[in-house]
Amino acid sequence: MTEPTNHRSFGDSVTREGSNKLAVDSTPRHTRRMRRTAVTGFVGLTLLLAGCAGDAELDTLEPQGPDARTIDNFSNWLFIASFVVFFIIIGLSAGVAMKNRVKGDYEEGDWPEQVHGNNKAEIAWTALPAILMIAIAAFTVITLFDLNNDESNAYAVSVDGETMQWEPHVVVVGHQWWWEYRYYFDGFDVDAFLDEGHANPAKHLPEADIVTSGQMIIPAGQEIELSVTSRDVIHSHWIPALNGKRDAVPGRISPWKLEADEPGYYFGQCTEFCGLSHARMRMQTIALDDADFAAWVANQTSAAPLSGEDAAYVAALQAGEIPENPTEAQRGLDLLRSQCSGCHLIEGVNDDIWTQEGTEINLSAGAAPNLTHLASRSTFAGGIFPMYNKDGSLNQNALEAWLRDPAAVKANNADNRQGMPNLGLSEAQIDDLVAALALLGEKPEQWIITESFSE
Ligand code: HEC
Ligand SMILES: [Cu+2]
Repeated sequence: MTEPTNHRSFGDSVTREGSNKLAVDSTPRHTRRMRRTAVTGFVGLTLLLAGCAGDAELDTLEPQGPDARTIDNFSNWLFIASFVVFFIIIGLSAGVAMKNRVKGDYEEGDWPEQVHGNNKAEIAWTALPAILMIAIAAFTVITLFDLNNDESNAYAVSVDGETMQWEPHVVVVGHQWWWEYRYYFDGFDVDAFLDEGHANPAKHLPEADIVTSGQMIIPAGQEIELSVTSRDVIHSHWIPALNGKRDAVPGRISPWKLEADEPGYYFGQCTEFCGLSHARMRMQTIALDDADFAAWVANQTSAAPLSGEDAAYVAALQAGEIPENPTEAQRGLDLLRSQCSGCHLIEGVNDDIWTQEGTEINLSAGAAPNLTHLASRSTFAGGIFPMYNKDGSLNQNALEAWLRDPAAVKANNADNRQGMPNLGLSEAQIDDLVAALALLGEKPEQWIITESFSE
């Protein structure tokens, strides 16, 4: 076939010269077109394959709990229905095109029979999609009710031989850029609390039995109710393997829930853009079996597990004495009191400073993670840095880098109270502080440390 010259498109480099000769870009058009198709195909395929990972942290296709499974089932059905609709439409369109195509040589006036209006067809293509839409809407609403319906279920936790009846419930607070988890074993009455009428409820949450950050520890096989809120801007809490997203809105407390079938380590990510370090606002949910969960609760409900000597050292500091010959970690404890008390509560180390009457110290209190059990977490600073190396030793490098200049390893806006400021610590002070931080909490089990490394 010869190409008609009037099909040249804008941009083809064609110039007509005097002698009726065409000077065209020397590459033949079909070669250029093939090249373009090849490049587009390659880029497209690369992008598509980039979405496939064997063991992706935030995989939504492998639910590990009933709520995520509810969502997964629903989206599977929706996908199948869309596929069927897609193939019916494409099939019909292709069928019509094939049936009516011009066969053989085209001659002037060679039209197929022209029709106008077809009641049956019109009713069918209005009614069928409407029925389908209604069915999808009905299943959507059923799914939403399912997800928003929480059972009331008591869970018994035995701590030191004493049994607590806990209706598993965790208050989740979003901060720029980390998550806080608060446990109230005597229950937390959301409505009564909201009735107190605080402009920013997240700043007035009652004292909790356990406060942790970055990692929410739950018993496996148990539905956990969540109350999700934020202290600053809108965030969104999302543990894909366990449930969908729930926005954390300042001024509101939104109910949510999740449950893990089995003990395990489940990754999450803040999923509402919340500023500079939004991408580095991660979290993990760690489900433990009943015995491990009870042990965790027992650890978390006691003060920082200092050795007798270190505790005596702190007691001396609290009494205003200046003990002689401190160890490295003891110098660190001293620094924790003097440098970090403005923002971090460390029970058993600086709670006396926090509760002092007449100090302004509580102004920023609650806006920074509670460090009492820091070393019991396997990640820190918004779930992004491993607290331990793969071999189980303390990740001193990461902790040192954090103390040396937090913004250098996780972008922040500390002047505006978003993130931890650079405190201008000396290398010696940093060493002392890391030695002290290592004392704060029981090291998690090795499987938890191992799971903290995504690959
Ligand atoms: C002005 C407030 C402020 C001061 C003072 C401060 N920090 Fe922080 N710190 C923060 C904030 C805010 C975060 C959360 C940052 C994030 O995750 O992005 C944080 C996070 C941390 C974390 C990670 C905790 C976790 O659970 O993820 C550690 C460890 C830490 N700080 C240690 C210290 C030490 C040690 C000092 C004193 C030498 C100190 N901080 C002083 C505000 C402060
Ligand atoms: Cu966020």
